[in-house]
Amino acid sequence: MNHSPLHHESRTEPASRAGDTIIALASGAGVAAVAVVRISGPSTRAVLENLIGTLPVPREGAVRKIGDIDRGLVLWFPGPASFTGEDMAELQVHGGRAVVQAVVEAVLAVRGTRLAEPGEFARRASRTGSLILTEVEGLADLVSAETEAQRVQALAQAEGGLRRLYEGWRGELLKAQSLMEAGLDFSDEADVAADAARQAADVVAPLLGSVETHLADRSGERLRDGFRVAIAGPPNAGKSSILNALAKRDVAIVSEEAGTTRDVIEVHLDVGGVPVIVADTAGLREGGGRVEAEGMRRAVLRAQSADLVLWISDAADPMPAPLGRFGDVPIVSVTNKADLLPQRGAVPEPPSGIVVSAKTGEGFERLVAELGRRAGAGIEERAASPITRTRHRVELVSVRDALKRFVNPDLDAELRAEELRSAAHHLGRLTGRIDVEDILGAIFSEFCIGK
Ligand SMILES: Nc1nc2c(ncn2[C@@H]2O[C@H](COP(=O)(O)OP(=O)(O)OP(=O)(O)O)[C@@H](O)[C@H]2O)c(=O)[nH]1
Ligand SMILES: [Mg+2]
Repeated sequence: MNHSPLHHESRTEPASRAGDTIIALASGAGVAAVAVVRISGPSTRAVLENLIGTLPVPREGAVRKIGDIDRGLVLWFPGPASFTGEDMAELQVHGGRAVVQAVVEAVLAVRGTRLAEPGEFARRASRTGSLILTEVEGLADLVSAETEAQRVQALAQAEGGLRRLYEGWRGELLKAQSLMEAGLDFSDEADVAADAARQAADVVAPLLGSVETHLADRSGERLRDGFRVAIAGPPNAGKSSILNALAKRDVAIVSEEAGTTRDVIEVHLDVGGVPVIVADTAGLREGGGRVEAEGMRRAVLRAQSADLVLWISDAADPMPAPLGRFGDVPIVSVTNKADLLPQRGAVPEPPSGIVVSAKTGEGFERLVAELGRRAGAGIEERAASPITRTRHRVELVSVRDALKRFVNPDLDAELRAEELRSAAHHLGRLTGRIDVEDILGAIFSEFCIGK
């Protein structure tokens, strides 16, 4: 946690002070060559006049004296053509603590200014309509992207990928809704009403298909959250040694004693641009003490909730993976300690199995390639804009269910029209077009201050 006054904590709801001018250090805290101080709100012009005198040409960098504090680059973005839609400015000054502190204090000396809350700039951008919720989320993901594939996905979402998809669907829904409403107006003319309902159904059927296809693709969430791999197997097979070899550092304790690992130990890997979270777990066997039994319970739980289980066994004592124990999580069998075998080929490789040695590194290229293949499955060939968050999935499931109920022709026309309204409501929650105060706090709190 940072102790500078720029990183304060406040429980105050920023919406109630939306008219304030906010200021934050937008670059990272600590000493750096350059620090970026960001300002947004109605007093921005007054702040600039106070600090640098006359305003520079909008959207063009100008080197100015900043009070008697420093000399730096000043950028002036008059609203509404700015990120937040309000008057905004950026001051790029030398990144020393004293410089930043003095600039911030000088800005705060102007009436109507205060320090920004985390995500408050993005929140203002969404309020003025320059960003919709899925774009704000994409921006948050872009800031926290750790791998190349995550960056590409986050940028596509920030630039309106999901927005275009969902707004297209919204248009279709509106079409169906107006047909249904028109049909209701003519409900005393049964033919006209039935015809309108049929036309509405013709619009909804392909829409429902698109929503279902979109829901079936989990690659976006997997990429955002990481592909979860659990290493499981009998004690002493070399599970922790394999984790260490994959991580290329000593993360887990290795010993010749069976039952060494008890807690689940995780490492984050970047496998060809895809984040892979590998967890080492306690060896599975009958018996063992209370602590070991608890370790095994955690091991099984972890494996059951993984995207993939690496089942490790010792080449001298190969053991088949326990089918069914990890639910329907796919399993890749890995035979370890290949170096101890008298000669190559002594262990017939099981069909989906990989033979490795954590000691010599043999077979790891194949193992990592297999992880990459599994983790990246579907990412290349998928649609450009996948679901990336549970929030999207929850709303889309409601959209799908409402549309499914709509296509049931036995339902009364009034009720069918209501289902379309419900679908539109959930689609609106997804993009933030309708009241979503309840979810705003959760989304914007993910941001760092200054974003
Ligand atoms: N020769 C050889 N020894 C290995 C290899 N991998 C692991 N070992 C040894 O096998 C023993 C057990 O290794 P661990 O990595 O602790 O095994 P584990 O599966 O994590 O064991 P538990 O945590 O007790 O379930 C240690 O003495 C390791 O040095 C290997 O590829 N070749
Ligand atoms: Mg271990």
